[in-house]
Amino acid sequence: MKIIFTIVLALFYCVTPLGYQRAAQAPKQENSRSKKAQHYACPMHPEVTSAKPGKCPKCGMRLRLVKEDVSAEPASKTPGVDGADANSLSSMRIPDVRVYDQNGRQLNFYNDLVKDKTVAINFIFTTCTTICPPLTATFRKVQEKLAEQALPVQLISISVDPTTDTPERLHDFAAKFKAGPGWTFVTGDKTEIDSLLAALGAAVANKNDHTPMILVGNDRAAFWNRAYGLASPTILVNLISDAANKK
Ligand SMILES: [Cu+2]
Repeated sequence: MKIIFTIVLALFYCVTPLGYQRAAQAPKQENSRSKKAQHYACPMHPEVTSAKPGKCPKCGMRLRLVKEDVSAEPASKTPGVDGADANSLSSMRIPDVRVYDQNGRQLNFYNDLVKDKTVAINFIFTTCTTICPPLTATFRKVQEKLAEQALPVQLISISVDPTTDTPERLHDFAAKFKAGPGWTFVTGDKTEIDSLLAALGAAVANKNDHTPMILVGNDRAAFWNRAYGLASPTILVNLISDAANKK
């Protein structure tokens, strides 16, 4: 019994420093007591935290409740977006992994879809019943507005569930949302897709935890930005045309 207690205690001390590291990113006025209190953080901008619910000033996304009591929850419960802040985006390297589009065509992700282009990337899975349908419907409206402005932008939807999402499934999903030419749905070998998601700061342990984040980039200008994928299509089109105009 004593041994078990010792192991539990040892585990606790192993986990605790992680929690303190996370808490260290929170505002400095929080003392050690309030680390166990709840705060709100932007899922896309982890550095944006607040004691009260509200919206992220950077992207307009609703702040999510974060519980800092790390002893109660395993560390793996924290979202996978940590560390992928705006600074890491400017130097972001997009891996040239082998992927497949909704027509079963084999592509090299960077060379075929991103290189020298302005792109908007979102993350979906076809069996999602929560944010993916509105996210995809928003992308469709963005595509229509971009066409009106004659802005050549490559839209990309990457499956976070590549094992289920075959090219055929993605094809049906694309048809359901009336995706036009220039919008590529991406799946592939799970290992390759996972490395791609990690590089884009979109890796999640559980596909249901994925955030409605959109990556907007202009490869030629090495400019990358994140946006809230459920923002109004007009806001998103403005962000995309800003990116397209970067030199
Ligand atoms: Cu979803």
